[in-house]
Amino acid sequence: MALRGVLGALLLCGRALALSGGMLSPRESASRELKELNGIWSFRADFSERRDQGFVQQWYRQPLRQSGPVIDMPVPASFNELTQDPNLRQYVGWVWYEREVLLPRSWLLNALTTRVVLRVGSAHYYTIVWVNGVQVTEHEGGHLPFEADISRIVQAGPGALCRITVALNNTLTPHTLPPGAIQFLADESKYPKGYFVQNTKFDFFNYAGIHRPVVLYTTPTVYIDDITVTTAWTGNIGVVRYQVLVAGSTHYSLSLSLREKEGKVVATGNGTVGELKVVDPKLWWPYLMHENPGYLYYLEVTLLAQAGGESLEDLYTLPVGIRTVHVTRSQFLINGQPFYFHGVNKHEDADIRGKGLDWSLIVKDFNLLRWLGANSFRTSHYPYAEEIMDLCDAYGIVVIDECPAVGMRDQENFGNKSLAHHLTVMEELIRRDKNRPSVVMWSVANEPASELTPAAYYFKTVIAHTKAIDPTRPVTFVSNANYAHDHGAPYVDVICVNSYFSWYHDSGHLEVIQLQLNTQFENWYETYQKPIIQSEYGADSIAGLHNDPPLMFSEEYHKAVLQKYHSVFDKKRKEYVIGELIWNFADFMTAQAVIRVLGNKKGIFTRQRQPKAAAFILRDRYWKLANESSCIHPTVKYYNL
Ligand code: GCB
Repeated sequence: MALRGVLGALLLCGRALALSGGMLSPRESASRELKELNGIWSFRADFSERRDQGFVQQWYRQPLRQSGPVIDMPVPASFNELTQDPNLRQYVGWVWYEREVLLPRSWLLNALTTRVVLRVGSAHYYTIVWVNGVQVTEHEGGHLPFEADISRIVQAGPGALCRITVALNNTLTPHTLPPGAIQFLADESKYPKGYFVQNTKFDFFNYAGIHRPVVLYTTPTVYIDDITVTTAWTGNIGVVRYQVLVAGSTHYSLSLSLREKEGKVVATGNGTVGELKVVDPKLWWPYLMHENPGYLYYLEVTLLAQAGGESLEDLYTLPVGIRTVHVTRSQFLINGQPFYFHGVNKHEDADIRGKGLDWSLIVKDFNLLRWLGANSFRTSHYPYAEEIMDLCDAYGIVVIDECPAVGMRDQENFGNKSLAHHLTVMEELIRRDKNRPSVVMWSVANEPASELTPAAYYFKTVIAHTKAIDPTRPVTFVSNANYAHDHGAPYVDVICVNSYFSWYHDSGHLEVIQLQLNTQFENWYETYQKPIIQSEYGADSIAGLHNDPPLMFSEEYHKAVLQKYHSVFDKKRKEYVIGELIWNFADFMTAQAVIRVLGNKKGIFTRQRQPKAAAFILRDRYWKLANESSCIHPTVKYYNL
C-alpha cells in the first residue's frame, strides 16, 4: 500500500508540471559546451518494506555512500541484469543513482551570461533529480528526455563539485504509459508478508534505469530555446518554414542560414518566423528510393542579445530534410511518389544492458537494416533514442514514431487521468521529434482495447490533439481489434493492423493464412477506404530448430508463415496495402510466461543479431520490392552491402 501511496502522490505532483519550452537535442557550438556524464554511477535499490527509506532518510542530502552501501552502476543501462541478484532483476520501487562531477570554472564564473542545464535522455519510469541536495526536476515517463536549469544551484555553490542524485521508480499504475498494476498477495499461507508483484499487459520486459545519456550543457542566459521547421517544395523551389523561440529576453536579433552538406549557404533569413527558399533543392528521400537518400541541409541559427551589459551570442545548428508526406485513399506519398513500407518493428533490447543505449548495437542494427533492404521501421512500442533517430534522418530510414501507450487493455486505462497523461506524452514526443524528416507518421498506441466504448472519445481526443500540435503528419494507432468494433479507427489516417494467423489462432494451420489475411484486408478497406499497413505479423522460431514439414517454432515454420503472408501482400499492394512490417527485427526479452522461452522469439535475427532462415526470405523480398519500385535508382546494388 505504501508503495502505491508514495508513487500516487508523486504522480499527482507530476500532473501539475506544465509542458513548456523546447527540447532541442544538446549540440556543441561556438556558444554551447557539453559534458557527458556516461560511465559508472553509485547505485542503491531501496529494499525497505515500504520502499521509502530513501525519502525518510533524505538520501539526496549527502553523498549516497554515507547513507549505506552502494554498488557501481553504468549509465546508460538498465539496472536489472547487471548483477547476479534475482531480487534486483525483478525489483519494483525506488532506486537511487548518484554521480559527482567537476564543472569547468568557466561555467561558474558569470551567472549573468552562462546557463548550465542538466539533461536526461530518458529514465524509466518516474524520476526525481537533485543537485547538491536541492530538487531540480521530476519527470513522469520513460523514453523521452527532460532537463533542468541548474545554474542557480551550481553557481551559488561552494565550488566546482556538483553532486547529482537521481531517484527513479519503475512502478506502473493503470494510468501510466504503459499501464501496469501492483498486485498485493495477502494469503500468508502462500506468500511472505507484504508480498506484491507488478503485472503488465505488454509483451516486453519492463527494464528500468537511466537508459540514455545524461549530459550537462551550457547556453548563454539569452538562448535559442526551440526551433520548428516544416518543409514543402513545388517545381524547382524548396521551402523551409521556421519558427524560433528565444528565452531569457525579448531584446534580441536572429539570423538564419541554410547550408548544404558541403557547406555552401543556399538561403538566408532573419527574425523569429520566416520562410527560406531553396532553388533546385536536394530532397530528403527514403533509403532505396534514391541514389542519395537522407539528404540533410543544416539550418544555422544565430542569436544576438544584450544581458547584464554584455553582448551575448547563441548558435544552434539543426539538420533539416526537405520532403513532403501525403496520404490518399490508397497510397502513402513521400515527395509525391508512392511509398511502400517494407520494414520491421524493433525493440530497444539487448543482453546485459537491457534498454540502455549502446552505440555498437545501434550501428550493427542499421547495417542489418540496410543489408535486409528495409526502408522503414516502427518504434514499437515507445519512442527510441534520439541517437537512433539521428541515424534514421541521415540514412533515409522512414519511421512511424510510436508513443509508449501499449498494454491498454482495461477500462481503467481509458479514464481522464490516463488521457491527460497521454496528451502530455504526445506533446513531449512531438516536441522532441517534430523536425525529423524520417518521421512520417505518429502512432498514438499499440493494440489498445479499442473495442471498449470509452476508446471512441479517448482516441478521438488523442488523435485530434496530435494533429493540432503537428498538422503536417498523418496519425495512426495500431489495432488488433475486430474491424467492426474498433472505436478508434474512424479517426486515423492510415489503418495499421496486426495479425498472427496460424500462430495465436489456428495454431499450426498454415493453410488458413491466405484466406484469413485476404478477409482481414477486405473488411478493413470496405469499412474505411483508408490505406492499410500490416503493422505486425510473424511467428516464433528457435534459431537452429528444424522440422520439415514445418512445425511451430522451427525455422521452416517461421519461413512458411512469412511466405504465405507475402503472397497476399503481393496482390493487395496493387490496391490499398501500403506496407508490411515484420514482427520482429530481433528476439527480445519479455516477462516470464509459459508461452515465452527466455523471451519472444519472433525475431528474424536472434537477440545477438545472427540471421535466422526468415531473414534471408525477407532480404530477397525487400530487395525485389525495392528494385520493382519505379523510383529506385539503378546504382543501388543488392550485393554491394
Ligand atoms: C503483438 C504485440 C507485440 C507482441 C507480439 C507477439 O501483437 O503488439 O508487442 O510482442 O504481438 O509476439 O505476441
